[in-house]
Amino acid sequence: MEREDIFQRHPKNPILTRDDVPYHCNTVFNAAVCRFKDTYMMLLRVEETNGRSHLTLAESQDGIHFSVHPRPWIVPSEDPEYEPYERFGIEDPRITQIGETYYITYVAFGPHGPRTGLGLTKDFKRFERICLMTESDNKDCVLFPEKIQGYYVRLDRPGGMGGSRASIWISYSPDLIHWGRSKVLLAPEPGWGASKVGVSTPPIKTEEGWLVLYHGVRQTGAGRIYRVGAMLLDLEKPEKLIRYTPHFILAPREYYERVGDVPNVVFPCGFVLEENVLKLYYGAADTCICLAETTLDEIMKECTGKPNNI
Ligand code: M1P
Repeated sequence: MEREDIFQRHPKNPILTRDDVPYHCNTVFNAAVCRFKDTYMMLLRVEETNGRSHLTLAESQDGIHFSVHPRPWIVPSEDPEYEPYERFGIEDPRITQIGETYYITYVAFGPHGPRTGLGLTKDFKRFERICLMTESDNKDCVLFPEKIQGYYVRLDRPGGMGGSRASIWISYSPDLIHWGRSKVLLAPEPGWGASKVGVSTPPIKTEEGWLVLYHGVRQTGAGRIYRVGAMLLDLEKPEKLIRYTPHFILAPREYYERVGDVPNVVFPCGFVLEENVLKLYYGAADTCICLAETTLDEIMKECTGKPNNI
């Protein structure tokens, strides 16, 4: 029996709204989250009233009550290497810790469309850009938390603009700059993810494989619906998809997920894993930030399907 109610939403949802930001903005959503020392560190997307976004830090001691920093942290760069690609904003961050370094991937949005930026921090004070690691028309990029067979590994979603297929791809790199061996992992298929699929959160290492949450988008007569599924990748050869959830496991149901600037959206970008419990942080309706919990076992149980659509 397929189940969608494996996530328990926090009763304080939405846990963060624009009212919590100490400066004027339109909305907050799609936040990366990690543990830094004893603190839950959130990097949230803040949309300004000009419709463009930047990223701001927020901190919490309990993972529920966050205090938002008074100023933006990652804003479009003025460096000529980056400026033409970040001019219209910085969106949808993900954080992957490798050793003592926190790598941040983000959507750089400019006149040439969206592409992926990569930077790092070690202290959540100084942010250092590394490169723009994809070309245009690419979003939803995450790094694996360790090298595999000597290579950094990323998942991303090239395509989707101009009607092309918006699928999840995997690529490898010796140095985080030069990427190759790219392959499709999962493509949209008729059903809840018919229009596009994109990775939500960085991979989690389990005994059975890399567990990855992703979002699927379905275009309907009344607009798009963003929902969440999961897939399990081989530990040694992550381009091998072992199983996935043929059905979604989190969907917009609550008022704050149904109603907002973009209705019917749940869009996770971050999690914190405590023992076997996954605290999932997700943007809701492109308007606020929410928290829901489940266990890895529960997600794993729903990974029953084997796609054959690439
Ligand atoms: O509005 C829903 C989402 O739309 C875009 O996601 P995608 O390109 O995957 O369709 C992004 O702008 C995302 O931030 C937003 O939540």
